[in-house]
Amino acid sequence: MNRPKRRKLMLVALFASVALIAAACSSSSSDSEVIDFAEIQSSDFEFTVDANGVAKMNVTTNIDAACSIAWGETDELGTIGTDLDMGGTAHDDHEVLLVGAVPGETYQFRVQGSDADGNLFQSELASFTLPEVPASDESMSGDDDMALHGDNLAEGATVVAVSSVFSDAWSGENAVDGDMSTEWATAGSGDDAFIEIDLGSPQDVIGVEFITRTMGDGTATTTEYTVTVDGGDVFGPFSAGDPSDNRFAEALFAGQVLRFDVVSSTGGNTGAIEVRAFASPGG
Ligand SMILES: [Ca+2]
Repeated sequence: MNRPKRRKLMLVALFASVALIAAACSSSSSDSEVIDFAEIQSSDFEFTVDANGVAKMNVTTNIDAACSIAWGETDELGTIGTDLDMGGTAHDDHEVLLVGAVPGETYQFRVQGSDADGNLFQSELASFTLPEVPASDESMSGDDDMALHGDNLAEGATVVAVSSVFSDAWSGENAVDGDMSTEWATAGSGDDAFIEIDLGSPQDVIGVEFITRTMGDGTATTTEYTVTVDGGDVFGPFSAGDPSDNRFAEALFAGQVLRFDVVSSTGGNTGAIEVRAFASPGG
């Protein structure tokens, strides 16, 4: 008889202590009042999707804070993303990756922040719709190039003269074969390097490119070149391109024999992967 009663008392005591802990928690959270995120927000929430389909939220704050975003398909949110650039320190320019968010879909979200004084900030529950995946930079620049110019008239042109060739394997023809893996290399022509090509017939050209070769030690890199048309008009100097940035240079002329002259370089066995002369789009 005595025993059950004691157990009951213990349960009451246990319940009381749980209630006490709960009360302690709720009182501490009510001490640190949650402040509207708008108080520290200094830019709109921006939701973006890059060409790889990676979604991000950006926002800036007028104080240093550590930020995170809770988001999900419903009001219950369920996914949390934290500042990419945390590094353990608070800052005012926040970028948060939205892992798993699908471009074009709409989600509910709330942004939270905390500052060095322990203040907590939270935005109202709101929704965002991610943009669709944009066309990749690569295909965009490809489209631009297509819009910018037509065919490369220099591909397959006859090489009339070159300043020098390092060997038969590095002939001038390598600069007009349309192949990015072959190069014309001079035997130390440096800034005096040139290549003269014949397009076969007079052509209307709207722009040129000189895709320089380069050595692992940095030599043989052409930085600037000119194009002389039929032994007369000189165009440029233009910045030479490389495989990652072809640096299309606009040059409008009609001509058949084009001489590409290196104007400045890092010296040595200069030359080109490709020299190009473009027709107009659709031309
Ligand atoms: Ca080539």
